[in-house]
Formats: sequence, C-alpha cells, structure tokens
Amino acid sequence: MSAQAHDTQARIAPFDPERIRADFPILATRVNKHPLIYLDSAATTQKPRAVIDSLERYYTENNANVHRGVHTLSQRATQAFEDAREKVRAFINAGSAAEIIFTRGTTDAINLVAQSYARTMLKAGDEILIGEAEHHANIVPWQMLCQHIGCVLKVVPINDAGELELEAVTRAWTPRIKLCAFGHISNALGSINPVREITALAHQAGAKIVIDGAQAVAHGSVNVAALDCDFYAFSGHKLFGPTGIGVLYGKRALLEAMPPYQGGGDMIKVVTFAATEYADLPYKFEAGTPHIAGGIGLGAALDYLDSIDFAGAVAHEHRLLDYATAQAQAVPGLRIIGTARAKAAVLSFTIDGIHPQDLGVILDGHGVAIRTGHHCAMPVMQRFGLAGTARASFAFYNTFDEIDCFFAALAKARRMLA
Ligand code: 7TS
Repeated sequence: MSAQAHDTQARIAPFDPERIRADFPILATRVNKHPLIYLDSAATTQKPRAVIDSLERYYTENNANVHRGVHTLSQRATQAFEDAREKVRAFINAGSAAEIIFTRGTTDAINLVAQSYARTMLKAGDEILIGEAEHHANIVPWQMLCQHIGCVLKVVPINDAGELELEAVTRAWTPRIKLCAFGHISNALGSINPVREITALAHQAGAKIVIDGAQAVAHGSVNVAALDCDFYAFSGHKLFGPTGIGVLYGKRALLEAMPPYQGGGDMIKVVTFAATEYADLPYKFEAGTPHIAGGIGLGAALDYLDSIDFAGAVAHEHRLLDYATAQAQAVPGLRIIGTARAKAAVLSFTIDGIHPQDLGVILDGHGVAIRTGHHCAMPVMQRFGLAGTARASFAFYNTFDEIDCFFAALAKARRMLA
C-alpha cells in the first residue's frame, strides 16, 4: 500500500452500521406500517445517496452519447464512463482497463464468454465443468452452447453442507475438460468456494476458468490478479450500483483472440460492405450505446466503498451471519440449508410444515423483505430435495436489531402458520 493510501485509510472512520445506514435513503422507508428490514441484498443491494446523486448529476449536467461526439457533453460523458472503467479495474486489481468489458450484468457476461470464447475455442466432445450449486446464469448458457456445438456439460457434486470440495473437483476432472465455470459464492447457500485452488487445478490441466462473482464482490475484496482466473463476471446492482450494468474481466490475451459477441456501432474501426475491422479492447465487446449512467453509477458505488472501512464492513457482515445462524438454530423445526464452514451473508432455511412463500408474505406484512423460492438455482434445490427455501441475506447496512426483529416476526409467522 502506498503512503497516500495508508493516509486515506487512516482517515476513514471505523465501521459503524448506524452511520452507514444514513447513507442509504431507502432504509428509512416504512413498509406495511413497519420500518423496512431489508434482508434481500443477495437479490439486489440498496444504493447509497452517492450513487443516486451521481445518476441525477449525470442526467442533469452531462448526458450525451459516448465515444463519438466532439462536443463538450459527449467528452464529459465519455470521460466519466471511462473513469468508471478504471475504477472497476482498480477495484478488482486487473492489469489494464482494456480487460474490463461493461456488460448488462453477470448473466450477460457469462453468455459473452459462452458465445464468444467457448463457441470458437471448444469443439464437439470437449467438456465443460460446473458446480452443483450454480445459479442458472452459470448453467443455462453452457447448456445452450453444448446443444449448439456438441460439447458436454459435467457437474461436480457438493457435499451435504453445501460445500464444493476441491477433492470433488479433482475427482470430477477429465482430460476432455477445456473450460470450467464456478460461482465464487453461492447465492442459494452462501458457501464460499475455493476458486483460487480450482483455478490452479484448471490451469495445470490446460483448461480455462470463468468465475461467477455476482455474490462475491460485495462481501470482500476480489483480486483477479491473485486469483489468476481467466474470466470474472459480476453485476453492478449487487455491488450497491445500478441495475443493467455489469462487468466481464478477461485476461487480455484471451479477449484479443476472441471474436466479438455482438455487432453494431461502437465496436468497429472501419465498416465497408466487404468487411469490418473491429475496434480494440474493450470496445470490441461493447456493441451499441452502453449503459452510460449505469457505468458512472457503478463507479460512484466503488468510490463509496473506497470511502468506508470496507474490511470493517465485511467483518460486521460475518458477525451478523453468526448472530442470525445462532438464533436460527434455536427455532424449532427450522433447517438451515447450506452449512459450509466458509460462508458469507446468506441464511437459507426451511421450517417444517410452512411453505417458504407463505412465510415470505407474512414477514413482508411486518416490513421484513426476504426472498423465497428456488433462487434461480433449481438444481441445488433438487439436491436437497426441496422446491425452495426462505433466504435472508445481509449487507453491511443491516444491524443486530434488525435480525432480532426478523426472528420476532418469524416467531409470529410460525404461530400463525404452523
Ligand atoms: N450468479 C449468481 C451467483 C447470482 O446470485 C446471480 C443473481 C446471478 C449470477 C445473475 O445476476 P444478474 O445480475 O445477471 O441477474 N442472483 C439473484 C439472487 O440470488 N436473487 O435474485 C438474483
């Protein structure tokens, strides 16, 4: 860390959730006559004032299309959008801003890898390896590709705790595997997967790895250089930024060798009816007008994270999870789904005799927002013999008091429904 960074760190106040909450206007909302208790940050995080203001400022002061205008507003918009790309680069410690592709989100980023990298680099009979607990965004694009080019999707089973064990990945490995794709943190179970070790394994075998970082980026620092992963995908909206913007990090040499994903404006150098010369990275993969405000808003979210004690925030989230887990264990008939040793910010559970959706509706009546259902991870639900779970997920703006209120509302729901 540079002396200047040290100095900045020293000036950041130690993490205080109450002070942090004041930065998130929506947290003061009342829902069904109760203060909102937002326990659905794994679906999407709330936005700090700094992000909301950045969107308003962009549209009131700087709105113009990027990369094409000589006029002042276009230059300002371009500068702000490219500054945001640099902030993303720094946030995940990528080597170059050319390796940061703006996408619509994690789903779009994984589809890009499937349709550009995998579609051209893999052939019939090659295998793709994924985990049993993946989100549909890290299953369906690979299935679609397999149908198209005749490669084969293989799945590593998880254990009863919901852990993806390195030994299981080793056991599932075959010489035909050319690509693997794993979630960094499971959205349905909260398990933190050993992605750095899996990356080393994949590289030893001459394969590439895609990491689905949708759930990881908000819960600890991600360092793509240290992970050495080939691709890393995430969504702005799960990182306190806007919806509709996401990121694909890819190693430069791979991105250079890949054909464009979509064609159109902004991704070209020269177009004639005979042939088109594509733009350099990262624009080759950004056809059409991008989500300019979204990118700028994501940059503002990263500035915000830089301005708080993020390590303290992550430690607070772990304490929240431990606190909630201990209370959950004391609820009769409650079964926690996902009991991995390494876990982050997610408490998925069922209660005997109560449908998760009924529970969700009653909790909503008390102002408590949780998610219920299969969480876009149907295969892992099937693995546990369930149609769905109730899921409380945490961010650093949650408090111990909110968890107490959640369990008080849960007790009322049990009395009503059981
Ligand atoms: N991968 C994981 C691990 C996710 O949790 C999600 C979204 C995605 C991919 C897709 O992200 P998107 O931004 O492209 O939609 N997960 C959830 C969730 O758990 N509840 O709502 C969305």
